[in-house]
Amino acid sequence: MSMKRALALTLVCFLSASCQAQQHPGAEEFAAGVAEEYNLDAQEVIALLQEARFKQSIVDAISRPAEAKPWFDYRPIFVTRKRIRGGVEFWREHEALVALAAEQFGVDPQIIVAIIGVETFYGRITGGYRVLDALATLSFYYPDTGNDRSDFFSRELAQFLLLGDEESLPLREVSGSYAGAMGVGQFMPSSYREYAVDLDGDGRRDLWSSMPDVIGSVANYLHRHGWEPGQPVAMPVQPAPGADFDLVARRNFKPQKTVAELAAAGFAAGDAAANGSEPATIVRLEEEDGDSYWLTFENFYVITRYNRSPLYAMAVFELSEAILAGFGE
Ligand SMILES: [Ca+2]
Repeated sequence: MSMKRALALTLVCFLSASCQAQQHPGAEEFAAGVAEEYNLDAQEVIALLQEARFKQSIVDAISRPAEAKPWFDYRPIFVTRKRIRGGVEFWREHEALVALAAEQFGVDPQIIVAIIGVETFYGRITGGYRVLDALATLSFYYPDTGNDRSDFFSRELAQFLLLGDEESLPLREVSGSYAGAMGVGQFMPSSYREYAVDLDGDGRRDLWSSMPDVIGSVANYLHRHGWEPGQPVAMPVQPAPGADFDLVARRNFKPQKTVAELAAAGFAAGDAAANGSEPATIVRLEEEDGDSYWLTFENFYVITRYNRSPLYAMAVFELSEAILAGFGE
């Protein structure tokens, strides 16, 4: 390299924010790993990662997720009149598509609409971070929150790289959430590769501007995780005196008991629709004036496959019910 060129490069780096933090800790090891595992070109991966920018705002966002709020503060973010009305409008606008996807994948239509509503307000807010920056920041600079998820984000970063060729994604430009979730349905790269569908049949899975692909992909995601159409999601339950509160689920919302067993343990569903042999679990939510308890079913668990927070699943469920009511009017 000539002296002049070296000097020019140094100057560009000095002046440009994009040149800061080029050498990410662990980036070379990561590149070697994906080169071996996925047969990618290590030098190309390193070159791409050198363009990834560390973002303090991403570290800050992952350190204080909305899901850390109590339910009574979380619910008003997502279950609003505006979002309910937006859901009814979205459903009416895409009625044939939603019906097609619901039928084809065996998923209740209001849940598809509600997920898109909670994720991106029906496609209006799909995230302003470069996915490359988000995934590199969370892979190489994961904050000390007591729950190190950097390995998860490294795997997602590798999956993202694969999407470059597979879906012709411009990896340097794609934008998404601070966690690297993409498109109207906010799919992480691994979910994009595994669950996205090309419903409009143009040969690409476009999760931004093809509403058939977006709606079909959300429906397929729920279907592949075990959605049971027409089955309940959650029902309120009033614990009896002496109820066994050890049965309240904390991290895993996969039903472990039957409705009848939970009733015997003090959580009897007031809802006559509850089927005694149905698998269920108990979820507790923090209300302003105490706790509420819910009998939740397999479908509730499926929503937590989209986002593992029970607050998320309950917000999607409540929004879906309100949208369904509005749609039927
Ligand atoms: Ca397509």
